[in-house]
Amino acid sequence: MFDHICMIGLGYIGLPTATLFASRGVRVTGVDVVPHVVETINSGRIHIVEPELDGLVHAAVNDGHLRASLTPEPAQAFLIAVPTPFKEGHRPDLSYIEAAAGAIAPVLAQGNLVVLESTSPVGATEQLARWLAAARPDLSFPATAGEQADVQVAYCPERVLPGQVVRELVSNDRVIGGLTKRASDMASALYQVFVQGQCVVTNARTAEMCKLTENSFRDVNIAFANELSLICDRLDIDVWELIALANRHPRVNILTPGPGVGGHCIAVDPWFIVDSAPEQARLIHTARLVNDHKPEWVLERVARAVEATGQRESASVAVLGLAFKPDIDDLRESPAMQIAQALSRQGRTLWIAEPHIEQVPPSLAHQALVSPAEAIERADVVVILVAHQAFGALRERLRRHAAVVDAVGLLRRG
Ligand code: SAJ
Repeated sequence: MFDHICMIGLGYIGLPTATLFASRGVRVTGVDVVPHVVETINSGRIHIVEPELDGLVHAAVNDGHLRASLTPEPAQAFLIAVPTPFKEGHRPDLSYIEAAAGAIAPVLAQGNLVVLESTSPVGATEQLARWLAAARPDLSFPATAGEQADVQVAYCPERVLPGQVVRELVSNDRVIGGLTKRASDMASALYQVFVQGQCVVTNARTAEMCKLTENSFRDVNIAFANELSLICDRLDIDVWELIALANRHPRVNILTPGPGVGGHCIAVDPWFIVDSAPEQARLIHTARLVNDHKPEWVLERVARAVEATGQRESASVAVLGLAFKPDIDDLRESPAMQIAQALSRQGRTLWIAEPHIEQVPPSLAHQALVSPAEAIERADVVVILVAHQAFGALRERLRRHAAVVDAVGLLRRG
């Protein structure tokens, strides 16, 4: 049914998805607005870090099934996986989706399927269809022609975990929400080309809300753990021991407190719900505020530890970890970065240990990147911001250090 598809956006989701289709024999045109991305992929290499992906891209480009391009071309299905960040006031910014609609509209033809994969506020798929309809008055769309529309439109969110994208793309279930039943059927048939999980069909609005709900569920649960860490600090209780004890209850499963919530999904998506239903989304809104406040709280703890050394001005701080979560190299939207930058702005000398990078980012360029052992050795205060496995071996050394702020419970785990 689908011999040729077009993937708009070749980032963390678009590229692996395009590649999996190509690896199953579908001809894929991958479209990205960044020339460097297009050139890199066409030379059989990748521009992102994701296990297993480079070999797959190399093979797909070599055998001619995957080709990157700056512009879309006629195909049977168009998949859109572009960013949906938020703008001023935590309002969703759909401009990338609008641009994608503008790019594919000229090449759309009767019988096509358009699938939106980007995390989106409820109603975005209907909006996408309106943009396409406005650009192509010669074609009919679901809002007016329903099941008989020339072009069918569906929503199908990605839900893969960075670092395990290839495996999860294949094995996770997919939620598919067509604007019509026909759109859902077409999208199910499309994804079944490589998805081994179930393709579960619903309507577009429910599918959009489902993606936002999954990440909000996690955000609210992390906020619960983070709030407990503040309460326990105030009441002089070890939060790690408390959580371990409470989790012995068969129906309790508290997540892990940390320095805050990072990444580009969990700290963003709940705002789309808050924006759509501000009066009702009180818990989801509060969870966001609790998690966003956590880096400040860690900074207060570091300030207290510095004060206790008696060298308020000159004390140096070892920062263990910059990534947004353990055992990855991704520093984007990382609370650990936020904390390191704030300490740096205060004029603190930092000893930064981040085993997954070779160079500190420009905002910390004048600070030293050293081994974890050296950082602990040199600093007056140590703050542990990421529970990288590589730090586990240093527990004894850390326990001997006079001033440690452990935001992730590393010392309580082993
Ligand atoms: N975190 C904690 N405590 C925990 C768990 C996580 O503080 O107990 C922090 C992490 O350190 C990190 C942040 O939360 O800063 C997010 O990490 P994560 O591992 O929970 O999630 P992501 O952002 O890597 O990926 C999430 C996943 N969503 C869910 O698990 C519901 C993934 O399946 C989604 O596909 C992805 O968001 C996405 O793209 O939306």
